[in-house]
Amino acid sequence: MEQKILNNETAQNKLIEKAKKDGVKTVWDRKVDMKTPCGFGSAGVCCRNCAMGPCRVSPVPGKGNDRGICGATADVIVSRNFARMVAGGAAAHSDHGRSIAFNLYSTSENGDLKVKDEKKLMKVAKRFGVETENRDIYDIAHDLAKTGLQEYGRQFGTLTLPTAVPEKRKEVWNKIGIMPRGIDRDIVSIMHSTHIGCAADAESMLKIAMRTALGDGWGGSYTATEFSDIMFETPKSIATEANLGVLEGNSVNVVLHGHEPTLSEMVILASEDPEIVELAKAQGADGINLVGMCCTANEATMRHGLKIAGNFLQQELAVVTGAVEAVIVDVQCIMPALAKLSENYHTKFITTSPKARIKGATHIEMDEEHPYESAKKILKEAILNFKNRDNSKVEIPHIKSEAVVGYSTEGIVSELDKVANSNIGALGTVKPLADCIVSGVLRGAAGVVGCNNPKVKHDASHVEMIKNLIANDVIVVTTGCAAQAAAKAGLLTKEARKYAGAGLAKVCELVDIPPVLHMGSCVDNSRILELVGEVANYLKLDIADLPVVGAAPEWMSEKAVSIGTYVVCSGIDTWLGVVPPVTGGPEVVDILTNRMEDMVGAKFYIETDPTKAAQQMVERVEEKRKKLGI
Ligand code: SF4
Ligand code: MSK
Repeated sequence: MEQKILNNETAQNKLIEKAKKDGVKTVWDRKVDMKTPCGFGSAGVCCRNCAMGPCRVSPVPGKGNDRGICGATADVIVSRNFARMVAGGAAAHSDHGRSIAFNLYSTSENGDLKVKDEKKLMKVAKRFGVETENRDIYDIAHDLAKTGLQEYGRQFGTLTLPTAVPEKRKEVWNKIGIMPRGIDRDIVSIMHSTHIGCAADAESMLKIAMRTALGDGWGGSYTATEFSDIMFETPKSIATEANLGVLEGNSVNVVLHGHEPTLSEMVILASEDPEIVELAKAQGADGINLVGMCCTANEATMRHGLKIAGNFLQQELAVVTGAVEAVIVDVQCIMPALAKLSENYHTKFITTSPKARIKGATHIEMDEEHPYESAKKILKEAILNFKNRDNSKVEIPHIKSEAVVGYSTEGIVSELDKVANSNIGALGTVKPLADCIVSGVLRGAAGVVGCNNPKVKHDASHVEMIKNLIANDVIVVTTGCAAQAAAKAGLLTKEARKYAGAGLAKVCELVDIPPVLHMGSCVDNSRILELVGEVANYLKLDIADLPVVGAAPEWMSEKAVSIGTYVVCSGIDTWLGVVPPVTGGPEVVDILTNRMEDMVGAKFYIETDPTKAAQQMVERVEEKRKKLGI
């Protein structure tokens, strides 16, 4: 494994060198050009919420201005800025969920989008109270889509929560007034309360943010996952490969990048269309090589074994190989830099969503009515670009790792059913997992999730933290760019069990799973919530009682702030490896890293050293075990 990590770095360095030779800049160059980040921004004490400002107050109490022109203190400004990050993240996730709900509404027997997983349709329809008896599955799907969409604009009552939320958790949320109401309504609440002249109390501001984040995790993101599974199937474990070495020399290389699964599903289908296959051959290519980037890769690899070209910080490097005919994107985590970069190569940079048009890109909008035809049109653009490839500019690093991906909650339960549940009469339950934790064979579980950030050595914190956790018999579940870092480092293989402690290695051997389970994209953190909630319910405990921890060692996006907040509010202590812009607000820091424990039974930890963070996580797991007497 050490070799693979080294090779990954070498591949990276080679392409960074090539970029220099080619005279193009990457994210790392721009990071250097940016010089030292603004101290006020880093501390979160800059406010431009009204035109009396912008105001920046001193992050050091007693030094300089301690109030903005309206009188807002550092804590007021920092808490409002933090809340706005949560609103941005929750909006992105939940609007992704909304698109998926509209897709579900447009499914039909003979249409491009179909119901592929009837079992999941029935399960989700039941939880939303949609009638299923003697009904056509498409009538059920359409009613479910409409019911799901109503959760966004719900004005009365509270969100329809999944059954995985333990009763005790609901009591906690009700007690402190953070029970989520309507998904959009709670996002709007933040925008209203952060307006000039509204919330000026850090604790109440952060509670509003906590409620909004919960609506993301257990609402918008949760239904994004459920409805995607209904249309495109609930993932089961499947083999794939990861890293830039998945690009091929004489194929039409197409990188699918972004987040929502609909575009990639349509492109995958269209790539098998005889007309498209013939067109590729006619251009002299061996075939079409579809690969994924960021969370689109996670969605498609879980369901089709689509090869993973890389994670967030590798999107530019894919283009720098000179071997990519098209980068096709929808929404989120797409660097605008790709437009200018592509001009230096033959790569077509194709945007497809009106929500993420990028100047300099070719825009081919995904036709909601005929997505398959749009996918074919986009693929044709890529194929016809093959002839423009300049072989003298091509350098594909031949580095890739094998990986097993696609562990949905249902997938994990079905793996358990195969080997353990039938013997103990527990089919379809998480009993063996709960038993392993209670007996101590597994000391606990950790979710390692989130992005890459050029402030951190690419992938290094993810890999280091995961290795430390599994060595201590803590099973790791992972999503997003963290999952891809693990894949590239060879940690998503069954062989990686040799790096696990004795207990975890034994469990992996018995159940035939890797010690690190790939659970999907950023919205699929909902799968982690579901699994943890099911284990808590099985043991008649609250999530906060379980020896379970979370981490985002290389986070960068607002979505990650929303995720971290809903994970903590769900009762899971969470380690951040990049310091959030809150240090200028002492009360905000105290709430996030201390008082939240009294409010929701968990809190944030900030630790930039992944080894130290992993140690602290293991200690916390052991503390929780002690408290439970297990
Ligand atoms: Fe300044 Fe207050 Fe306006 Fe913010 S809201 S810019 S602190 S006056
Ligand atoms: S893609 S949000 S960089 S995980 Fe979901 Fe990766 Fe973070 Fe985007």
